[in-house]
Amino acid sequence: MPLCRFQLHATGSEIVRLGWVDQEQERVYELSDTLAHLLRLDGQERLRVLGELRRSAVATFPLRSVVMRAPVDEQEVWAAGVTYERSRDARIEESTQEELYDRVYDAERPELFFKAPGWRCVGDGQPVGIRADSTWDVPEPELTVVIDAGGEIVGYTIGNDLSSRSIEGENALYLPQAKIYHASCALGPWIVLREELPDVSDLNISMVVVRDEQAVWSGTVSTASLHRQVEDLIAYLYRALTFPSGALLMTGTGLVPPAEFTLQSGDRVAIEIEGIGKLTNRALRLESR
Ligand code: DO4
Ligand code: MG
Repeated sequence: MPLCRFQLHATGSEIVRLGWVDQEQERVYELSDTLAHLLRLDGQERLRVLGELRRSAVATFPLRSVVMRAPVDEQEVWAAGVTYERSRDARIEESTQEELYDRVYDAERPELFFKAPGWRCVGDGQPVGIRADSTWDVPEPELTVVIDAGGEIVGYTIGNDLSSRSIEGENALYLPQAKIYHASCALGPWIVLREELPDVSDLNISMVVVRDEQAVWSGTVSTASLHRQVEDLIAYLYRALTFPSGALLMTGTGLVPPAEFTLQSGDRVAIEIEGIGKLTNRALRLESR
């Protein structure tokens, strides 16, 4: 059963709780723990604690009575770039420094960048942002790994690495502004534990963008086209950083719509990853400040 963070929308309570999702029974079991605490434990201890928490779940709620929040609390979210051929080609197309992307695609060291602190991430059903000062924007559907403090994979979720192609394309040094802005990181709907999804080497990732009830773009890619090993990406991330409460790592996009596409306010973006679930968010253009 997946691990989630949820709120009870009927009570209007702001409290975000940790839970197990029983999809068959359509119920959520509240667990009296935090994701940060679970990610501080090593694998065996975590499984033992999870088993105990499951037996002593403090309360249960119908799935329809809760809203999912991003499955992240104290962690930082990092992202890998140019890990699929399609992403490399898209950067070459948008950039004035195209050789950078060709080089990083084949280099031993991957491109890794900071995406968001946990508190800035949005969950399933919450709006995602489009920068007011950007003219060319895309969602990026990415297999996202949840990693513990020791660098072990705990599970997987779905990530949407919202990006401004116009800002990144203008100058690669603008990458942080192209990637980090209000509601530019969506995660969810929950975390599927590694024990329940032991092999992620060939999972379909699909995305559809719906505008005025019409699909305006859709595509599918398999993680088999990922040009890096997930374990190598993690090893690079943990080389010179510690993550006492664990970390999340987006593994890059293999789906980039053609150049004439840009995300518009009101678009609904739905991303599905086989074995994990579906993450849906509506895009909203942010106000200029
Ligand atoms: O170099 C830019 C980042 C590309 C990216 O986010 C991706 O490939 O997913
Ligand atoms: Mg990306």
